[in-house]
Amino acid sequence: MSAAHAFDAEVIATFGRRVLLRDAAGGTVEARPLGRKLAIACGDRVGCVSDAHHDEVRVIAIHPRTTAIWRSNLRGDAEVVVANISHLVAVIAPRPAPDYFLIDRYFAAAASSGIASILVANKADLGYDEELGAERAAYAAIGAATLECSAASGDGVDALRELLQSATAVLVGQSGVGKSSLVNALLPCAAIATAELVRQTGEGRHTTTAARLYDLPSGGRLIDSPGVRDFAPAISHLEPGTLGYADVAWLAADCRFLDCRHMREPGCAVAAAAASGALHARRYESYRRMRRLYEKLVAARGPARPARAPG
Ligand SMILES: Nc1nc2c(ncn2[C@@H]2O[C@H](COP(=O)(O)OP(=O)(O)OP(=O)(O)O)[C@@H](O)[C@H]2O)c(=O)[nH]1
Ligand SMILES: [Mg+2]
Ligand SMILES: [Zn+2]
Repeated sequence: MSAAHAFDAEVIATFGRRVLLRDAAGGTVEARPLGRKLAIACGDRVGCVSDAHHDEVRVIAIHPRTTAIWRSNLRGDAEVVVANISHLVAVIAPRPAPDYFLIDRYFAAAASSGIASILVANKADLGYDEELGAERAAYAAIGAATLECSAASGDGVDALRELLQSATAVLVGQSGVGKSSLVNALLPCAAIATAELVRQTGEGRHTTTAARLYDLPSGGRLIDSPGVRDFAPAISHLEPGTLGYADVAWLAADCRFLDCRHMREPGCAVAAAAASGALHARRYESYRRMRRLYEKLVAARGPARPARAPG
């Protein structure tokens, strides 16, 4: 009779409380966490046990994360979205219309965890308006790579493939921007479901319902994730001074007050840069919105706990 045994595995998909694991030998198995306290995300490395008959696998521990994206749920609590990634790839499209404020909040969460940001302007075949150029410049200024591509025509997909070659990356963005289509373009045998935009609203249908990790034949690993309407970073995982806004952080060194919030303080170098055009005005407005959201969440939840170890 075989005994229960313990092993380590990687979480390659999450469906509510169920997860799909891949063990060291590359085999996949479904599992459930043991107890309600374990909040497991795609990309997590976990410790598991299986019973003597191997018909039930339970996750018993989450190994320390190198990085993670944390969101604030409706109660204001931190929830892990994805773990152990090196790059966050925010995807936009001409339709549905880009929400750059959403991109900013994702990049703020990424920067706060040491994750590199990439902006992918997909569906370039549909044509972008001139706004994109200024946005790309603003993102380049915070160190994000930006590129235009089309999952439909294949244009620019090679450049994306190259960027991801040694990355573990997650695709995020609104529903219907073409995240799953990009996975299919990078990994033709994936053949994962994609869907037409809902005609009346121009919104996606939320075709992808679970995060899922794919190995790219060209190198690198890519996590497809469900589209979102909104994303609020968890306050407990944001850098409190500049909230993960690198452009604000650099300018803040010249503010008159060390504890400047860059809202309406006298001698604020950030506000001055926004007024002169040195800081992209929409990025400054975005920072101000993030600051107001942060302070609202802090007031509701109490002050942010000191940042924990990475992740
Ligand atoms: N014209 C054009 N259409 C595209 C392109 N990429 C994707 N689409 C279409 O956009 C629609 C949505 O694509 P999906 O890949 O399902 O979008 P998604 O971001 O994965 O959406 P969710 O899973 O709901 O988050 C589909 O009809 C795709 O065929 C592109 O480069 N050009
Ligand atoms: Mg999808
Ligand atoms: Zn300031």
